[in-house]
Amino acid sequence: MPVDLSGTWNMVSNENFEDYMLALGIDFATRKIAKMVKPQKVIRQNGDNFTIRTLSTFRNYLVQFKVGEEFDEDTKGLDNRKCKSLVTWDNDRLTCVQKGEKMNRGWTHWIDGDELHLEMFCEGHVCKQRFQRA
Ligand code: VL7
Repeated sequence: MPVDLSGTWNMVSNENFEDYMLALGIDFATRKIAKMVKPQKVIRQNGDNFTIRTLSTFRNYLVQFKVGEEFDEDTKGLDNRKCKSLVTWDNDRLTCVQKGEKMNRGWTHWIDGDELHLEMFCEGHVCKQRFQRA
């Protein structure tokens, strides 16, 4: 049975988000607000097709993709960059490489116990988030 990340997840911890935002060049005012919010992840996993919504009182972000198929990602409302993104399974970890202006950029999701984990990385900076089912 493959891992199923589907569900509605509430953020319970967020480490090093400031460094990650700095690496992405997010301005001071936006960072101050962004680090106050506790986003919710709403994930729909249907075979190889995914919809991941990151929802907050400040901004929302939507990404849709098929595992193994590179797609054009526009990080609109975040750092507003264009990436060629590719999501694959690395064993039980759903891993995205976001090829673009920023080096070594991407994220990885996995489940450990009843928690959803997310690491987002950019140019050597790693932000670590944990979520629990809503
Ligand atoms: C998306 C934010 C910092 C701008 C607002 C931040 C708070 C959040 O891409 C993401 O998740 C992946 C994996 O689940 C799927 O798209 C995370 C949030 C990262 C980066 C940029 C700060 C402004 C609002 C929407």
